[in-house]
Amino acid sequence: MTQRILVLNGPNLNLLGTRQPEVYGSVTLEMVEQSCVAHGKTLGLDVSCLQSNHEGALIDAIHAAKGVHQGIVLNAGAYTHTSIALMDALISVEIPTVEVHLSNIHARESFRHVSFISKAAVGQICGFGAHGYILALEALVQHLKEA
Ligand code: CA2
Repeated sequence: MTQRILVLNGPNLNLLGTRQPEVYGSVTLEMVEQSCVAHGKTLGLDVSCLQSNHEGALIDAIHAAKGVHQGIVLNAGAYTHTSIALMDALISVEIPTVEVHLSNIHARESFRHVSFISKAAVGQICGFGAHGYILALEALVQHLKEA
């Protein structure tokens, strides 16, 4: 059966490819999403993508994924480091989630070393730029096989 995966991106990630390429790369969010859909197909996945700059909208998307999506790939942007509400939403829906960051958050400022998302995630991939999303899809497939 085809598994449905939600690729969810948080605040400011709509700016990808337009600023700070030395930190976040030069690939746009549209390119990231297209490559997730295309690579997802090769893995037998039906990938949907959503980006929001609003915490509540991200929470609504996580709630709506219950019963629809079998897995989530989440880059919560700066909400990673602040949002107990996003963590609670992920815990409540019990959907396997892989956390992604373009940059290596552990090699940056200390406030980026903390992730509330990690507490609710299967695992975290960071530091590999846009390729991290592809790695996350592959990790989810493997995780769902083992579940
Ligand atoms: O490395 C990541 O993927 C982050 O989640 C990106 C967040 C940052 O707050 C996290 O600590 C790590 C920031 C996203 C901002 O994205 C931009 C992209 C291009 C230009 C400006 C901002």
